[in-house]
Amino acid sequence: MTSTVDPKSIGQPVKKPRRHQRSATGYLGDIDDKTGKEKWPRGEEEVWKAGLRGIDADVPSISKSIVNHVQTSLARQAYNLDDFGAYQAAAYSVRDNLIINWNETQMNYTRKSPKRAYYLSLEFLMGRALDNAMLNLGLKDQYTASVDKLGFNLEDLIHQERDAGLGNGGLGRLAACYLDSGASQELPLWGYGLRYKYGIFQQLISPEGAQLEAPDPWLEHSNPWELPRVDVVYDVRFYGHAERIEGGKAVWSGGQEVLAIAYDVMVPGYDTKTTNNLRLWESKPKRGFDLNSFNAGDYERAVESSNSAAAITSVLYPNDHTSFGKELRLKQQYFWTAASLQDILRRFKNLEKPITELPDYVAIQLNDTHPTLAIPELMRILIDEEDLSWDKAWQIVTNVFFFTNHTVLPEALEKWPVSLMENLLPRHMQIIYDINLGFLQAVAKKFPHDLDRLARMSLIEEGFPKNVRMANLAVIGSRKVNGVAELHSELVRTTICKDFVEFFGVSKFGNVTNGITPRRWLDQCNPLLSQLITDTLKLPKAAWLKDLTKLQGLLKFVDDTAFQKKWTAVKHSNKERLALYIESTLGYKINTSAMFDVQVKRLHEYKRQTLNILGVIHRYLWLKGLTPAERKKVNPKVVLFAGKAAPGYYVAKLTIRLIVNAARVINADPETKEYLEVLFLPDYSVSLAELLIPASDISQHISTAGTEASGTSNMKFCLNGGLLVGTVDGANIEIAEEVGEENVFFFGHLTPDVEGLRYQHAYSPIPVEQKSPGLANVLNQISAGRFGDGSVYEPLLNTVRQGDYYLITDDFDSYIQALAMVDEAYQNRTEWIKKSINTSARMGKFSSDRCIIDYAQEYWNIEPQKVA
Ligand code: 26W
Repeated sequence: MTSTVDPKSIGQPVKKPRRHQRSATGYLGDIDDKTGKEKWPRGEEEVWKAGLRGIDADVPSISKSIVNHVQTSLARQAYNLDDFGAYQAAAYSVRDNLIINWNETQMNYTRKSPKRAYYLSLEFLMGRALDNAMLNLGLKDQYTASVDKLGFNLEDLIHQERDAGLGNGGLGRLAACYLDSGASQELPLWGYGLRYKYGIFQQLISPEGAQLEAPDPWLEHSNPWELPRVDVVYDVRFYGHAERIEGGKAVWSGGQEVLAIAYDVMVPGYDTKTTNNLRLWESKPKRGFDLNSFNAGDYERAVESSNSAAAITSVLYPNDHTSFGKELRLKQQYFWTAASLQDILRRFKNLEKPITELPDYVAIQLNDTHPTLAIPELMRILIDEEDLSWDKAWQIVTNVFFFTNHTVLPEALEKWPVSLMENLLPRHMQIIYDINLGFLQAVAKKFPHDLDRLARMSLIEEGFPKNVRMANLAVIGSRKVNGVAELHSELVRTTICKDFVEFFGVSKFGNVTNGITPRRWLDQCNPLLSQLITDTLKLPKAAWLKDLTKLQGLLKFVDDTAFQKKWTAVKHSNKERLALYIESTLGYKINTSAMFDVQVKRLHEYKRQTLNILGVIHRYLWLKGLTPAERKKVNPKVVLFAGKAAPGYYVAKLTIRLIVNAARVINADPETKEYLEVLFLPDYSVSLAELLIPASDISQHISTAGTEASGTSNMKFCLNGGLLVGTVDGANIEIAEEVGEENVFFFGHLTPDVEGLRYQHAYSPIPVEQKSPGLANVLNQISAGRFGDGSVYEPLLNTVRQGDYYLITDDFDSYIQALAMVDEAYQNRTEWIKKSINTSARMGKFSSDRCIIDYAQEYWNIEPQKVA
């Protein structure tokens, strides 16, 4: 039900929305019920039409538009305009273009009523918007010139923008890439998420080298990229009582009601008018003040009620892969799914179709289990509000939802205590029990006398406390389930979903290997390479950016020395760009003729940044043991790390501390400095990734086999001509298949070995000294205080010495060998460049356009809708 913030409207009859249709002139008009023809909705048509205009995209018009925004939107003038003001004015000017395209796109959808898809994600890691919008609109050159004429430099303005950091890592950035591809492929795809007041925390490094977290007040200076929709408001209820009544229905009442308010973020497609929508919800108290408390003089309590509603969307949870059970997080999940479903159903109802046709018009993608409450919520709406029978409702639900799993790590599979759920969402808990009953009966029928199976498949995990297993609910309630790389999808089928495959059949469980948008991850972040590719392929830029397999055309030039030279020059210039950034932020000058070796991603034991830093220390100790003459033959290397650790993840934070302190010692050593430098770049973000990735020669993707579902930065590095050192895991495997195994550096044990090795660690451990003397020496040097007080690192080192769950001792020697092969390959620079060109040229498969087309055709059944 739509409600409105205007208290005057309470109790007023709700007007039925008028039916609209788009006229031949492109404007939205009413249909005259008698003639069936369009009639102008209000006022004088000519006056309206004179005011409605397209936007002129020539340089003088753009300059004019920017100046106009300085004057009016910002109320500022040329004489006191700084870079930030100029950025804002440019942003408003670009936004005008987006709004017009957005309006046309949405009108087109309304007119054609196609089936639509909705991507529900608790995270959208969008990064900056200005550069992306200009490139997608094809207006960057014009804006560069216009801004120049106004006495500013466009690149400086672009850097004024704060990242929209509404995500943790891979899952959130994938959602952002998918929105870009959805719009670029002209698909009717909207995103739904939360408008966190504070995004992912800002990471600071203390003098001791420890991670500190500061809030990210990204909305501090208004955000030009969002449109508040004060008229799109829904009620969301929490707590209260659910009373069952006749016909399987229930009445849920009482408790707390909060408002969800929509903010729209425009998502421009590349080289198309299609501009889709990302709708983010903000929570607000239903009544600004609880007047009863206020009248009774309890001012504090009155304010408290408004505070608690606002708290729901105040901050992004900074955990990835761990920790749930927090009531506020569950509140976020329900708030967001309830508001999104109301919005989706309101739009569907405008079509005036029977509710049973919902799956013909709506597909909803669940990005991991975070939005799984949408399943019982849609059941509740269909049964309690739409009067459908249980079976009809279930039929609809299981045809609307699709579920993507993004990790098989057991500690990352969401579970919520039944007691928490019962209290916060009493009606949903009833529905979950009812789903479970029917489901387990069906399982028992297919597999009689198999109680263990029933216990494993149940939505409820018995124990203290009892938990609801969200992944089981998502699997049961969805039309299809998919993993995010071939190996991962196979692991989903054979481990966490084994029983479900046996029950539903294997065809319900698919794979869509992740992808990345080449617009942001090549054209935008690496303009020099983009230009070189365009010049070389002799194709319009849009041709290869929209069909990335066209990069294969570069293969013809692999042996062309002139082309190799240009390719090398681009890489070098990207290294210089990064070095400049490092010097200006950290005051440290790196050697740009060295090989750049990069590992950037969330800090997690399974991603094994520890393996990397232990390898770096091993290299340092080795260099120290060489004579100066021997050292001269060594390939100079700069090792770069970046990434955030969850604030409560002690071991991951210790890894950061070890990296920072090892770097201090190594970088200060005059004997080795020329050959090895190490840096931890604080506050990793989308924007920092855009600087780092194009500068890398080699990047590390070294997770314990079977733990990294896909990885997506591996694709970004390779697309930009960086080579990959990695384990046989996630999408690394498919990258090697595409670019050729001779072009990647694989090492380490394989997925099937992992279980046995872990068993060995637990029951008959072999001491590190015996397994890898080199590693033992590294650990001892750290303990002995070579990189600062060794006792600080003991808990981290003990994860390796004892238990070694992530198999660092097992993979260390083969890792060092792989790095030696990297060095050897780099010595022959021509061969290296060839590998680099080969790699980039064969990355076509990993465009997120391929993924989104796959989802559109094989999952959602939606079609492109061209805007005329
Ligand atoms: C409840 C805590 C929590 C929060 C986030 C558990 C799990 C998650 C995410 C599902 C973790 C995640 O981001 N997974 C990553 O998803 C990427 C996109 O598919 C993959 O490329 C990464 O391999 C995977 O780790």
